[in-house]
Amino acid sequence: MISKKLEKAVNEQIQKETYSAYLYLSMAAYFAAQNLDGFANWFYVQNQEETYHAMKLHRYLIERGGEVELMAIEKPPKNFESPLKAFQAALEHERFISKSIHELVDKATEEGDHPLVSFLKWYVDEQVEEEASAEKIIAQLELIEGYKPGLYHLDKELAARVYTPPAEEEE
Ligand code: OFO
Repeated sequence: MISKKLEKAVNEQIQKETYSAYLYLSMAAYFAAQNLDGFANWFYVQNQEETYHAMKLHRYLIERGGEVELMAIEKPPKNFESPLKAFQAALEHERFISKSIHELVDKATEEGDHPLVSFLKWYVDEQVEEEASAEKIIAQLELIEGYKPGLYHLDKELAARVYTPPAEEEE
């Protein structure tokens, strides 16, 4: 059974992942309003991924005999100034999430909760990917530097992203 202290920390992480989903939903709406449907699609997929991140923790906490306590979700911003600024904000947020996951691993390690440390490894690896994909799009947007045909082309490319639920490990 998970300790009360770690139960609280996991609930806080669930809140952060849910906020990530909410933030990316707001970014998707920002792009959709500008008819940049490919960028919007990328963030709608990101929203689904974040919901999965929150749900994976939610199910795990229950499995460990912990109590899920849903917390209030802050209102996300709705104006991001430019596609580049939006992706920079997304990257900054992902770095914050990575730090939060690492702190959670540290807390689980301090308590000797090996199952939680092992479970969180998936999130540690996922964060490397999350940061890398935002960094790549930022680099592409910097190359384009407001050149509209480039933006149009990138939008078409991002339209191809589809949400693929990760294969769940065997029960
Ligand atoms: Fe974007 O990885 Fe979860 O929050």
